[in-house]
This record gives sequence, C-alpha cells and structure tokens, in this order.
Amino acid sequence: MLSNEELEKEFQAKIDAEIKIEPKDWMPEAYRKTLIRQISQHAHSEVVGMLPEGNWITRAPSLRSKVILLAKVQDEAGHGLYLYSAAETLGVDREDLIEELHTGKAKYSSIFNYPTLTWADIGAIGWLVDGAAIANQVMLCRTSYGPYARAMVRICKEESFHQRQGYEIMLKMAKGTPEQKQMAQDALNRWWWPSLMMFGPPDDKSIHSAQSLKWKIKRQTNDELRQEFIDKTVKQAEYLGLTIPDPHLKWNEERQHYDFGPINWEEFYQVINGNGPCNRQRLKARIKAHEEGAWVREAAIAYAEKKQAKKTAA
Ligand code: BYC
Repeated sequence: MLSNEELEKEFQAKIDAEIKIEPKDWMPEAYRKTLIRQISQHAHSEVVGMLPEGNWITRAPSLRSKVILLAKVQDEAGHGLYLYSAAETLGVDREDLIEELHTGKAKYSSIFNYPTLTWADIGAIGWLVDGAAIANQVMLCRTSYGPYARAMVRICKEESFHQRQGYEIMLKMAKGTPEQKQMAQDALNRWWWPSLMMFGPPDDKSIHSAQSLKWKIKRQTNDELRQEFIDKTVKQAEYLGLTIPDPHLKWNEERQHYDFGPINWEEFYQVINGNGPCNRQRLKARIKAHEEGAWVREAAIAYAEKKQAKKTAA
C-alpha cells in the first residue's frame, strides 16, 4: 500500500504528464475541495447570470432578438446543469451546493450583481461578459479534471455564439441613431470595469492561483487572462466607434500589450462580500424560483421512482 506522500507524488506526475484526473482516481483532499469550490461557484454564476438578461426577454425590441435572447438564457441554465453534474462527480450533493448559494456561503461571479438598465446592456453583457467568460473558459477546456474539462468544451462553443449575439446588438446600436449610439456608449461605460473584475483579484492577491496552477486546474493567471481580454477587446470597441472608459488605456510597444488604468478593487471586494448593487435582489429571486420549482423536482423524482419500481417488478 502506498503512503499518502507516494500517492501525491504519483498524482502530480499524472498532472505533469497531462493525464486527466477522473472521478474514481485517487486525489488529494485539497484538490477535491478546490474543484468543488470552483465548479460550484461557476455553476451558480451560470444560473444567477440568467437573471439580469432574463429581465429583458419580455422587452426585447423585435421577435428575432427575443428568440435569440431566450435561447441564450436557456443555454445558461444548461451550463449550470453540466457544471452541477461535474461537481457531483466529486461526491457532493447538488442540493447542498444550492443551499450554500442561498445562504450566502458560496460565491458566484461578481458581474451578475450589476443591473441591466437598457437594451444596450444586453449587448454589453454578450460582448464583454461572455467575451471575458470565454477568455477564462477556453483555458478551462484543458483543466486537469476530466468531467470539468469535457463540460467546458460544450460551454465554450455556446459562449462563442453568445458573444456574437452581444456584439451584433452593440454594432446595430453603435451604427444607429445618435441616441442609440449614446445608449451603447453608456452600457460600455458601466460594464467595462466590472468585466475586468470578473477575472478575479490581481495575481499578488489571488489566494488560490499558485496551487491551482500547479494542479493545472487553472492554466493561466488572473492578470494574464485580463490582459488578453483587454488586448482583444480594444480593437472591437474601435470598430464599433465607441470609447473604452479608461483614460490610461494606451498601446505599449515594448510590452506588446495595452497598458490600462487602476481597477477599483475596493468595489470588487464589496460586491463579492454581498454588498454590490443587486446582490440581495439576485439571491431573493433565486430562492423564490427554487421554492416555486419544488413541485417539479418532486414530480421528476416520483416519476423516476415509479419507472424503477416497474423495472424491478418486471
Ligand atoms: N466573482 O484566489 P482567487 C458566465 C473569489 S459565468 C466572485 O483568484 P480562483 C456567464 C474567489 O472565488 C462566468 N468571486 O480564486 C453566465 C476566491 O474566493 P473563495 C463564471 C470571485 O478560484 C451567464 C477569492 O475571490 N466563470 O460566463 O483561483 C451569462 C480569491 O480569488 C471572483 C467562472 O466561474 C469574481 N469575479 O480564481 C453570461 C470560471 N474572482 O472561493 C456569462 C471558473 C475571484 O476563496 N472560475 N473571486 O471564497 C475561475 O476560473 C476562478 O475561480 C476565478 C477565480 C478566475 C474566477
């Protein structure tokens, strides 16, 4: 029988050799815990993320835009389901994870605590929020835990469609009437900085990064991904004829990256600690939906049990 130390050595060797870790493989308890934390937070983000966009389904400006938005919001629910299922392979119960969200113990992405004030916000979410999500999630398609990596492949394909949906709205508004262009600019002004915060605290303040990089749960740091996102998005804003609300934004020839201004980390910590503009509203809406959906879960379980009983009797 191998000692814990030997098991850990074998585990790290597997990671270093790019062999995926699967649910029944031995893994350090801290690896399991980190994954449960990250995957469940990710699942919660997908589900809470339906709220700011769902707010605009009944007010979409055309049948076409309504159908597309409806499909996008449904995709987010699907992402939540793949991710809760991936978390369950680590030996946790979905109900317990949801309970942690509802009691405020578990985090979800800071970005969904901001309000969607106009239709242009739906464009900005697709363009910037889904754009930032893709930057982060492409890396996660190569994460070391098999079920998480496989879920991410499908999620990324759908997120690319979401990003296009948002950019199309922004393009239409930015090239529309002066009022429409102003709405697009206003949405960019409000969503730009919170989108940069999605990547998490700066590397020297990120408590989990070093270990997660060693275990290849993460493949790039928060700051690397944030920079990649900025570099890519500046050109897209230029094409739209919109101005990114950062007077310090400037191409740095030496670094071959854009320099950017200071991020308000005080605001970020306020938001992730429950004090953002919409935290209470979001949790209230999720709890209400969960309570009102109890009969659906009970009916699904009763149906499955009935089917199983029939099978056993046959
Ligand atoms: N918001 O040590 P760090 C979507 C927390 S949904 C809230 O760097 P880590 C979409 C962090 O959890 C996109 N909390 O952590 C859906 C930690 O606190 P705890 C969601 C944040 O894990 C619908 C503490 O700060 N994407 O795309 O190494 C519609 C220290 O941070 C945030 C994912 O969830 C934040 N922004 O790195 C449209 C991706 N940032 O847990 C779109 C998966 C940090 O110790 N997650 N914190 O209490 C990840 O890749 C990583 O967890 C993060 C953070 C990069 C987010």
